Amino acid sequence: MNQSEREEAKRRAGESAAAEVEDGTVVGLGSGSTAAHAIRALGREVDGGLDIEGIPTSFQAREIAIDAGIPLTTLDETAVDVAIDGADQFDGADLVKGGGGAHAREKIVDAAADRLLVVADPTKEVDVLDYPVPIEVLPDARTTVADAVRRLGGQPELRRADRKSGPVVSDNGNLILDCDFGAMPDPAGLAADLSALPGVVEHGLFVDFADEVHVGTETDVTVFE
Ligand code: ABF
Repeated sequence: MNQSEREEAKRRAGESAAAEVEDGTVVGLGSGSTAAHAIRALGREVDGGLDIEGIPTSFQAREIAIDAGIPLTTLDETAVDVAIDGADQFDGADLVKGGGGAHAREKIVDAAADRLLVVADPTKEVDVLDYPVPIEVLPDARTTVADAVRRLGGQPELRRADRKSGPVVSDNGNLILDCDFGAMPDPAGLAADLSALPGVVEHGLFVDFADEVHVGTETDVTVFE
């Protein structure tokens, strides 16, 4: 799949999920380029009269939503009816997320939603999750969490924009360790182990989170439920 075919697949996935959003609802707005297609599609619907409010999951999603003309609200004001979000990888309802570094806020909004619609291109679908798991850590815990990840069989890598720059800092002011565990046949067990580590703010294993996965291709969309 070349870049333009992949972009077309992302657009179809995003628009497919956006089409399920009902009038008078509150929508969690995910991060990443595929979710951005859903946000822009919702903006066009709002322009046509759809009455929704959006709760963005990152600064990036907020900018796209404002540009799309979607009225915004917060979790303090209202419940979330449906969330639309991307993923780095999915196996059924289990996801790895956080390639964009926004997984802490994404998980808050996605978990608060009555339904989570994941949007993806076909390259994200696997039989066993094996994508390196992003872990957001308090800066003081970067070494202790990295050591614990190694004891759990992972290979932690402090996320940097490039080799020469300093570490990436999340929207929440924390650091991110990308942890390669290889194949993860028991994502629930690993998720529990990671959540228990002192200094872990949030990890990118979203176990049994997706209610639907909209997978675009160059010509159509498949919706897994
Ligand atoms: C966000 O979108 C992240 O959780 C995930 O890493 C990323 C996927 O981005 P894209 O849709 O651009 O592949 O939801």
